[in-house]
Amino acid sequence: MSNHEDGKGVSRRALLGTTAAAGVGLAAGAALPIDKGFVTTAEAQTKGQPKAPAARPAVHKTEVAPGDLDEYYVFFSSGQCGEMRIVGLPSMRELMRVPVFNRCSATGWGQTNESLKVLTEGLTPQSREFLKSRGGTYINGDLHHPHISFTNGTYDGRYAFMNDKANTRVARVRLDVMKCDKIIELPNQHTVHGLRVQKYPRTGYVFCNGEDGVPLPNDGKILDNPKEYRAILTAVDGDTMQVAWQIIVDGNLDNVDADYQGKYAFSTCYNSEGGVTLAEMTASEQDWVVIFDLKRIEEAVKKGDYKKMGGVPVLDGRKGSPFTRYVPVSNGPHGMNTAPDGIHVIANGKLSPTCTVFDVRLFDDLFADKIKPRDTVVAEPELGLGPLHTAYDGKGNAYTTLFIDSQICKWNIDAARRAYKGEKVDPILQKLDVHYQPGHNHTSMGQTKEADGKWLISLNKFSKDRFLNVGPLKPENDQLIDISGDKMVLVHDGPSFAEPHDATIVHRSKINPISIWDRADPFFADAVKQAKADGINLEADSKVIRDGNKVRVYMTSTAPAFGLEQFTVKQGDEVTVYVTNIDAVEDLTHGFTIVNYGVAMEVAPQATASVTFTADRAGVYWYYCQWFCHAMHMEMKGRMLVEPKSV
Ligand code: CUK
Ligand code: CUA
Repeated sequence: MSNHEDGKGVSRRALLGTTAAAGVGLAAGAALPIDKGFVTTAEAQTKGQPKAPAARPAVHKTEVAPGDLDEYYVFFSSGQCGEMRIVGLPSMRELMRVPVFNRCSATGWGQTNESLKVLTEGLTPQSREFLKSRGGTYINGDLHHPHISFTNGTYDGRYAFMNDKANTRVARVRLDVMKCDKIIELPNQHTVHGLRVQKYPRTGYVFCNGEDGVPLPNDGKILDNPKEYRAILTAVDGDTMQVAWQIIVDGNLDNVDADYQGKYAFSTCYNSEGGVTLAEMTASEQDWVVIFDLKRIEEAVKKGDYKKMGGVPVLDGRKGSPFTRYVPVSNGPHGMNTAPDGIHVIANGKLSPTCTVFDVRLFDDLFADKIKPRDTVVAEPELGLGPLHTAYDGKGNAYTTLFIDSQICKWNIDAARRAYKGEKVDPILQKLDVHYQPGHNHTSMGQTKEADGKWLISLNKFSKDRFLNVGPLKPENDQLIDISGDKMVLVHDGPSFAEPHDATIVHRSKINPISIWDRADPFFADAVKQAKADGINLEADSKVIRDGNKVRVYMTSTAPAFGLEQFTVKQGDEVTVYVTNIDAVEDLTHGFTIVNYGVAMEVAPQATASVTFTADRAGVYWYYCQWFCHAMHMEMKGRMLVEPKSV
């Protein structure tokens, strides 16, 4: 065992080998004796494969030596790819892709009954109708902002919430299994851009900024009359994934954040002009930040003081409403970021070289009309061209991306406050070149009370010459910056495919995923229910049930065999195949693909997955396991025989 030791206790490989080998006895035993000269994948991990060299000491802070684990999870959005990605930090290695709004060829997301339920159950009735002839659900998404659920001002590891700007949806990913379990489409609203969650006392609300204005209802009666267009902020209940309430605002909502007191949410707004062309949208010198008083809104909802539209409560929060306050800021603000001190909130200027700093403690007085909107502003430093987003180190410093200057500007909040009062002090501490055109940036734990000031990533929209040329479409460049010292130091370039806008850096101690599904998991509860009705024990039985022209095919999978080596259906049957992976070995995932039927899905250890299709082609169709699971993975297959209607 000594060659498994790496000086830090038993290595992962050794541990994996032990657990896996224990499981293999049960999983593969009868089907494939090891003495035939074959070894299982799990066996190979301990016997046949080269051992990893003992981890050598990392030569650089960012290096995670072979066999070692990253300190942080980074939950990346993927923009128009529509998935969520998980990256390790500081290695910046991509660990996983979690399909959400997109289709996934590997996992069958968008094809399995379990995923289709998630993708369709939250659609509005209007979209359900619209999508009927389009496969039942949207096939694209534009995922900008993944945010982790909070309890008491820090991450609690339950969920990640995220938006779909393209089709006005909000999704939730369960962090115990890293699968999306809920998607809802927001009624009334048109696009959802900014998304953040309530930090205190817990999540709670998921705040969803409606960016574009449209007529309410948007049914074609009003068309080219922009005065009648309305933008909306939605609060979704993160536990039930239902709309709690909506509120109509003036201007287009861009980004949103919430305080650490549980009292307010606030959004940047552009297009206060209510224009519909670029010239109109940028005509005036000023836009605003709109602040939402959550208590007042909740009271109004409780009293029934709202209009019901699209099945949800809608309040009017336009100028003059008791629910909102509008604070003028320079034209076109973008990012909205609450500092870990629980006091400061920053609106990033975008078209203005400044950031506007608010003190949330002044918002009570603002809503009590004791002070004017601009009295809540405590600093407005000029930082450089194109400030988009700001991150924090928990030591009083802010890091703002300058899109046009291609820089990160590090500055001190307190110094900016003093300068705003007239003191001769420069809040800017350092400017660091990044490559190129940064959008969001993020610090380790920096969006919580537990900001630790160690790492910053800059999500740069352009990479230009930083990587091997891959043609006209270039990757983006996510750069890692060490901020633990006085100076920011750029330490790593990380290419990424379209288009991570946003990322959330979470210490690994906050996230505890499981490795093997719980057979009682609600994710496949429908399959369990149907099996029960058919008298099937999913974990043991492989059987075909005919129910008119509906055929339900149940089979187990255990390396390297499916429970059924063949099954027969009739052309035109509606076939549902349920595959249950009865291997209980960590990482031993199977798949199920039917050749020339466009059917494929992932079945992880102890999971059940199902897929429904019409057997409209007669003939012999091999099905196979498309997840490399065993030395005889190639042989893990069977035949679907489809009898022709008339011979
Ligand atoms: S937005 Cu993309 S850079 Cu959608 Cu968060 Cu600012
Ligand atoms: Cu099972 Cu490959």
